[in-house]
Amino acid sequence: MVVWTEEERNAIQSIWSKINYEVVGPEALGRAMIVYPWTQRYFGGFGTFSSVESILDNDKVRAHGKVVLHGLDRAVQNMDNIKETYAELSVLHSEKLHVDPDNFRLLGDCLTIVVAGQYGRAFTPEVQAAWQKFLRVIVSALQRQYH
Ligand code: HNI
Repeated sequence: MVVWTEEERNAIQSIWSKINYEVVGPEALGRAMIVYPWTQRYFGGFGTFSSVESILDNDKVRAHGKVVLHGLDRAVQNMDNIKETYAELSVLHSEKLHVDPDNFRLLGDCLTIVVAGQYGRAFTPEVQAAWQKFLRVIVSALQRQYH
């Protein structure tokens, strides 16, 4: 089981309490689709992505960014049980959506960039370390049902 210090828990809760789902979710997913264009293939049903604007302004991408971010609520609320919390989502991404598992890490990195930008100077090295650990545990849980 992952062990969290009180400081780490506080850092995660503090970041999460300030998250603006409307901004952070769409921006993180949009950035991932721009920086790693091959991820666009999973969202073929969302429309045509012919430019940066066509990704960032796509209503379905924006809505899905929020869905993903709300998906992370589960980790914040179940910090001591992240592995089991994501078992079902891991199966879904693996067996139904066929998402390459390395993409979780790539999206996590884009999310970190957006969160750091929003959090400003409060994104200290200590907060960053706790946040990275948190994302690593989530990514590993989402990758778990792949075989
Ligand atoms: Ni992901 C659907 C959560 C990363 C591609 N994804 C979901 C749903 C949740 C979710 C929640 C909705 C499930 C349902 O309908 O039951 N996804 C997460 C989380 C992460 C993540 C928490 C990691 C932080 N997903 C990714 C990545 C990709 C991805 C990295 C591809 C690059 N996800 C999808 C696709 C769907 C999806 C595709 C289905 C979308 C749709 O509506 O058709």
